[in-house]
Amino acid sequence: MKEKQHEGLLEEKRLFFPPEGFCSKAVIQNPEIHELGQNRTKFWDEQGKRLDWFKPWDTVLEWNHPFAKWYVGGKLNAAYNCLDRHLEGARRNKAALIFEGELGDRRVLTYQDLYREVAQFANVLKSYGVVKGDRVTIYMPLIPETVIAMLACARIGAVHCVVFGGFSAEALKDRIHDSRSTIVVTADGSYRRGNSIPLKANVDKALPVTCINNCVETIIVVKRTGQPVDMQDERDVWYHEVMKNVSSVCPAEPMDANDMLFILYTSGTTGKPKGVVHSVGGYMVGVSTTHEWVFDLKEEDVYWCTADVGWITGHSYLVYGPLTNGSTVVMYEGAPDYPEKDRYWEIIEKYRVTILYTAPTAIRTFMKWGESYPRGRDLSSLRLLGSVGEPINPEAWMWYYKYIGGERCPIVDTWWQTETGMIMMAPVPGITPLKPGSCTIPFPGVHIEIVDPEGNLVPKGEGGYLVVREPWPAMLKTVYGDDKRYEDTYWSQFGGAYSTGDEAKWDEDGYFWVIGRVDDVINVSGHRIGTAEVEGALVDHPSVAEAACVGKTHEVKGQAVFAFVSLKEGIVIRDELIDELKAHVVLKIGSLARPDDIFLTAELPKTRSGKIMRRLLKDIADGREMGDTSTLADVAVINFLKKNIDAQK
Ligand code: 6R9
Repeated sequence: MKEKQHEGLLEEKRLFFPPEGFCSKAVIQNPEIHELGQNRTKFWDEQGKRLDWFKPWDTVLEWNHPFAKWYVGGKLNAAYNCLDRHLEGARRNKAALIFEGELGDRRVLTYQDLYREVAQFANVLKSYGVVKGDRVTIYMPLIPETVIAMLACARIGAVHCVVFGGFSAEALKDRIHDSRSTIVVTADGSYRRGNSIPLKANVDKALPVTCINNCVETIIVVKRTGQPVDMQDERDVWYHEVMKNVSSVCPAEPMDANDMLFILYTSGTTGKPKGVVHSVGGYMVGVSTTHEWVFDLKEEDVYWCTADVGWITGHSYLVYGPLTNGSTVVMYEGAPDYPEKDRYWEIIEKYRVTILYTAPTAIRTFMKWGESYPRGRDLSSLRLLGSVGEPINPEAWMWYYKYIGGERCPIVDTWWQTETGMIMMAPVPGITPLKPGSCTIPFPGVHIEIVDPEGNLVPKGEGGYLVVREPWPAMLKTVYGDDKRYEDTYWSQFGGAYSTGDEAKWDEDGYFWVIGRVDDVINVSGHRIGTAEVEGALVDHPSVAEAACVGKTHEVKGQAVFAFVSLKEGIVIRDELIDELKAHVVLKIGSLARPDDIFLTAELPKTRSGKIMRRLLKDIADGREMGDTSTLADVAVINFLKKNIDAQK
């Protein structure tokens, strides 16, 4: 446990209450809502009714540890809930998506527009042979067609696997392969700070030249940047061409509540990313309830979630939660500093955004740039702010509160994971007083605890492992194709509770303070990167014998990758080698995993049984006193590293 670093947190005693006018209009004003949530099945049974079902469920939960079935017997369709059901009344012509491109182009799609395009694209997918249960990989920029493709899959019961556009061709290859997708939806390229990233070329690189089995038969390419691409006859088609004259009549497939909705890959403690599987019914109930209550959603809100759809936040709170709830969603394609450092504030001013949901790493970046950027814009439309992805430090919280929220907007710090599918801990803003740096308390109907290694509850005021004690509706169904890995990774420790991989403390008021990961996962700018993945990429380089990576504390990114590398016998150290190794990681995974530091060493510190002691490497990377070194095989190795790295600082 990283005691020393974080012991200051529990001393944070400031309490913030939402303004009076906020509480009296809040969606949830009943202070007993958390108590009502304690009768979990009744609570979630009640919330199930917020969706439109083709057939109601018979049993709200069947729990066969660790496999849960929610809303058993129920039939519904996620795209129908996001679109069709809004078409009857006033929402038909309401803006569903307000898209702002990086270059300043703009597109507004009403619910009717989105419905039509989704139905058409669903027919396109069908015409290429996609049927219920098939997997479709989506490798796209943050543009409306990405949402259209996701919902089109959901409409016909196909399973989408969105791969973040920042992942490299190699990473994409693994994900296409693991999901056995036969169709890929992509774009020619994606804009980033005025440059373009070649998405289609990456797809080409990811696919084998000759097809053996389960290979991709069709690539549908959206024209975004207009950059040249190779289109292979028979296999590659343009989105705008295949969408021509396609019927917009496509009935939504009635799905079993426990059928798969999507797979999303995330980093774990081993080298191979896990395909987290979410199912239709429980996921949709979970994201709809939390989106409405945590963001205090009103009909007239203009809601902006800055996450990319390549991450779970994009899935749950840019697409499924907000659209199910019929909200107006702002979607911005590009970088926060393009063309100027006030781009976010310009967007808020332009569209009169009322709710902003972003990440601590972005907030810390804005802090660094200074408050003159937000001050230069009219942010008075904002009424609620959200944070997600990593712990928000009290300084960043206060800055966000003061300079973005004008001291009138509650901040909802939302703790959750790819696996949990929905927000698990956050304030319900009309009733929960806020403490800067704490995600406050579990959402109603969610049972979270902090336990010791044996799974016993730790007393208030203390810390331990964060676990979820009871099943919740949006919980992952399994790891794709690997029930055993699902069971072993998540449910085998801590007396059978769900293990989050996080460490946390709770205070005397029962407020939770999440500290960070306790497993071998590094959280860089809110993105999860497995140490094993980066190490695998380094070892793949012909000069490298062995590698160990740790997360080094970073002012803006939260953590940065610090790699210790030993070279193979006879390899001569060249000046360019470090850059070459960094480039190799980018090639294998993507630029999000690029190590900030690589330190070459003859040997890595190991225990007598041969395990690399990452804990000590982390102490060194952070410039801290080293912890216990008594189990090391050779203490000289670590002393050498410490001396040399301290000397570089
Ligand atoms: C939604 C998302 C999950 C990990 C999680 C934790 C960290 C997310 C947080 C937070 C502290 C918050 N995390 N939100 N830590 N406070 N509000 O980010 O999912 O990409 O799977 O990451 O992120 O460590 O375990 P995912």
